[in-house]
Amino acid sequence: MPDPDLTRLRTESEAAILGADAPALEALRVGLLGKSGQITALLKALGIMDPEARKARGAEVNELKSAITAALEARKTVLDEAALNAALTAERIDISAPPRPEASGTIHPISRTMEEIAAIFGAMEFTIKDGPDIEDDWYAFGALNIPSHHPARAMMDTFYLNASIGNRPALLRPHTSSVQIRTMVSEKPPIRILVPGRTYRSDHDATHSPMFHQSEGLVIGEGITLGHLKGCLIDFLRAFFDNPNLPVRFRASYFPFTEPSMEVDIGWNRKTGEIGAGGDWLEILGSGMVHPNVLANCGIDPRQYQGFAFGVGIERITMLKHGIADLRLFYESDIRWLRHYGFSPLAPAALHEGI
Ligand code: 2NL
Repeated sequence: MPDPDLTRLRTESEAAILGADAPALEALRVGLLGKSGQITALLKALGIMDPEARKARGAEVNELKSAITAALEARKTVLDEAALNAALTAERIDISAPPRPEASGTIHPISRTMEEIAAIFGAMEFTIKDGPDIEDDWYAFGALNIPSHHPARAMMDTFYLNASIGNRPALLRPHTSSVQIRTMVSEKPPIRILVPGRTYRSDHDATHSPMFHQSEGLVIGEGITLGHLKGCLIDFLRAFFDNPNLPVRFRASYFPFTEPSMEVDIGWNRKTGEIGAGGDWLEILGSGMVHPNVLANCGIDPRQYQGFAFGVGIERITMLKHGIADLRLFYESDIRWLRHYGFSPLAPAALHEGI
């Protein structure tokens, strides 16, 4: 004879399960099968029965447990499916909605100019080099044929460190030429390198910052002439200022490390600031044929090899190209200025393609 109490428990539980929502179903599961649940209690009671009675009763209680477990699982499946369908309907994604703008950084104009210069000289098969910001005075001055009484060597102009490298004074490099010296010392010609980097001079006003950027270039080979220098720099300036007709002028000058030395000017309009038009000249680069003493200092025979070198101030040509008025703005990290003058990482450079 089946126990009418078990039959009632089963009928009532199954009815309750069929009508339960998710929290009610969980409450039912705990009340029936949990640690102190009704069916758990019935199973525990089997333990104190004698074996004969336990056999019949055990079968009946276990069947009840399986039926209830199955009912709970079936209801849970129904509820889960309904919840998923409700979520799919409610949370439908509108793929036509405009995307929310995402905050992104910009490329600093200084970085941008250095990348553009590297791209132009890269196309002319120059290799990009870098080297230490802290140098000794041989790499910074001695090797460059800069005499010991030269004003560039004075404390006023150069940051000397309270240290030495070997027995030479250590300093913050005032130009990137020291990297070219290192290259000439360690590599054999032909050499064709571009050296962009930070440089330091003890000077601070509207047109000078104690830290600034330079790109220098060096070409060494057999039979390199002033003609190569001129062609190379004219191509560079026309590409950088995106103007194939940019007027370029070479004017005799003096640097201790080049002979002859030439300052390079581009055409502009002094009144409007427009580059490439108007009858005025603007100094933009320093250049020259590498002085024989410099080649010899680096172990290169000046009778066999010749070369040219040039240096350009990154801040200056960036200000000219983009109409930036004050050098100090580059280093203030003003977010409004950076948004205005910064470049999108995806924006292509506007470079004249005549190279
Ligand atoms: C300027 C002048 C110049 C160089 C830099 C150079 C480097 C070596 C040998 C010879 Cl290792 N020359 N560099 C040459 C001429 C001019 O820069 O006014 N820069 C803004």
